[in-house]
Order: sequence, then C-alpha cells, then structure tokens
Amino acid sequence: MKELRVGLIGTGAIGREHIKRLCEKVHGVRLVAVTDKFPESARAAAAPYGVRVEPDEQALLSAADIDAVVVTSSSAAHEAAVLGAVARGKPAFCEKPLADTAAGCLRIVEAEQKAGKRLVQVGFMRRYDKGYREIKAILESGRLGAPLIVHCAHRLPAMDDEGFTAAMQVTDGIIHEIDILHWLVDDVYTTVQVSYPRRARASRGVQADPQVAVIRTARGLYLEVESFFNCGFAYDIQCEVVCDEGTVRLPDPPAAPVRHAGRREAALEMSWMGRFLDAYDTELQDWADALLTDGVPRGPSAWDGYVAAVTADACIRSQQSGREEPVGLPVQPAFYR
Ligand code: NAI
Ligand code: ISE
Repeated sequence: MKELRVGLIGTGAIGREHIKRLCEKVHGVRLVAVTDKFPESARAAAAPYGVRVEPDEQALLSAADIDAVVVTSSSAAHEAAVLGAVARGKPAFCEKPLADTAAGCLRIVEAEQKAGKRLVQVGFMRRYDKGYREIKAILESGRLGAPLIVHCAHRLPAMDDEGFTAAMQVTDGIIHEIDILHWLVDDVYTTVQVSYPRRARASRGVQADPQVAVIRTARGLYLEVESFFNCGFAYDIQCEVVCDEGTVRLPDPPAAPVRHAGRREAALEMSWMGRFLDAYDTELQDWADALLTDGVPRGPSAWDGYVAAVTADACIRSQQSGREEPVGLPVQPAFYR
C-alpha cells in the first residue's frame, strides 16, 4: 500500500485538530471522508480540505475507498465505532479512552483477538512526547537506581461543562497519567485511592475538583496524581520520578524568558492543543507509517486501553467508597506481548 486512505468519525475539538494534521502534516495519508452526529459540523470541518462527508458512522466504516479510520467522537461513542472497524477488518486509531468502561474495552480486546491481528491503536499521545521519552530512557539506563515515588499534576485552566462528573475527571483526564505511568515504570498496578481536598472555588455544577489519585504497584511504588480542572492559571502537566539515587522531571515546554519591570517570567501553555502538538503529530505519523509498512499498528494497543480502563474503574469505585480499591488486572494475553 502506497497511501493510507482514512475516514474520520467525530468532527469536534480534537477531530478538527486531527483533520488538519492528517491533511497538512502526516505523510502517506489521504483523508477521504469525515462524519459527525451533527452533519453541519462535519460539513464545516470537511469544506476547507475538499473532503467527502458521509451521512453516518456505518456508511463511513463501510466505504470501499477507506482503508483505516480515526475515531474522535465523544468517549461514549468510541466502542461502537472501533468494534465496527474491527468487524470489517479495518485498522482504527481511537482517541482515549478506548471505551468509557473496562467492560467496553474488553469487548474490543476480544473482537481484535478474534480478528487475529492487531487493528487498534489508542490515542495515548504522551508516549510520543519527547519529555516523557527522555524520562523513560533515563529510568531504563538504571543510572538513578529504581523508581520509588512519582508526583504528577494534570491541571487545566477551566472546565466549562457544569455537568462534568467526578468519574469523567478520571476517564477524561487522569487516564492519561494512568497510561503514561504504567508505560514509564513498567509495573503492575495493585490498588488505587482517590481523595478530595477542599472543593476549589472555581469548581461548579456537579464537578468534584480537584482530586488526588494514589496508585500503588506490585513492586511497592507510590504514584500520586493531582487532577485539577479549574486551576485558572494554565494547562500545566507535571511529572517527577523519585528514584533511589536521584530524580527526573518532565521538562516544561520551552518559552522565551522575559525580564520586565523587575520580574522574570515565561509564558505557560493554556490548552492541551498546544502542549502536546508534536506528540500528536508524531503519533499519527507513526500510526500511518506502521500501517503502510507492516499493516499493523505498533503504538498503544487495545490492551493498553483496557489496562487504563480497569484502573480508571477502580478509581471510580474508590471515589464512591472513599477507600483504597484493588485494581484486579488479568494477565496480559500472549497476543499483546
Ligand atoms: P467534542 O465534544 O468537541 O467532539 C466530539 C464530536 O463527536 C462531536 O462533534 C459529536 O457530535 C461527535 N459524535 C458523538 N457521537 C458520535 C457518533 N456516534 N458518530 C459521529 N459523531 C459523533 O469532544 P473532543 O474534545 O473533541 O473529544 C473527543 C474525544 O477525544 C474524547 O473521547 C476525548 O477524551 C478525546 N480527546 C483526547 C485528547 C488527547 O489529548 N488525546 C484531547 C481532547 C479530546
Ligand atoms: C482532554 O480530553 C485531553 O485528553 C487532554 O489531553 C487532557 O489533558 C484533558 O484533561 C482532557 O480534558
């Protein structure tokens, strides 16, 4: 295959970002069609690139001139779209979370194994971020000894959706840390506990913000994730790994330091769109390259999506019980090793 002909489902915020990326940056790909539950949204997103609009997900998945799909619809719609692609033997790149429950992810894992080859990649783009990759290389070198504690912060300036629930803060946000920490420290998650400090002033509606999740692992690591969706000041992602003989920290994105009026300052990112720009580009290029060369994706798998969802479900149980909850991960099938 010389060119990967792609269809995209869901032309919301990240859908439009990925359309731009697929049309302007990713080599070897041709975006053929898009669709959305709201046809006017699909038409507006398709128009600048002269891309076809399909009436719905089924039509797009079945189109003979589409080799692979990108799923950027709302989280609750991911499972049906990915299962539809797998049933047709078409590779699917699906934004996180793979499905909004572990049971949904398991249905995808089972369908993929039945299909007999890897078809699914999950949009855990932080694995493609240069800073996280540097941390992983340093940990793997053994120079700092073994990891003991990880401190993370995942802060957004504001969450406008008043109906954004405590559980969504896990499946939408903390799920990134669940995946990246699993990949970084390569350990088995055993328990999780979610706690709440005082509710932040800017928190509104049913939001329960901020939250702190603590994940413990089989080798005894303590992974702490602060999730703060209304921090007001920036889109701020922090990660520091404390090891036996040193620490390593995620670099802040570069920004020109300004000296002015007796102060030293540097601009901070205000949105996820800018913070992980390079990582999104690299992940989609890697997805396309792998499909064009080997016919199978090599990025975060459906199993990774399932591991993250099982852990997220345990976090949600802990939100409800107020206790530490077991994660209870099954053994990874040979298919995914
Ligand atoms: P959004 O609400 O802006 O867009 C979702 C779009 O999907 C909407 O246009 C909606 O009409 C459409 N849609 C819903 N169900 C559909 C269906 N059955 N068929 C076709 N279209 C359907 O949401 P946003 O922010 O773009 O997020 C989309 C997904 O991407 C979410 O799962 C989110 O977690 C993930 N995401 C990932 C990010 C990352 O950093 N990797 C960043 C932002 C979002
Ligand atoms: C958003 O959906 C994303 O996936 C971003 O990467 C994340 O940082 C943010 O918390 C989510 O709302």
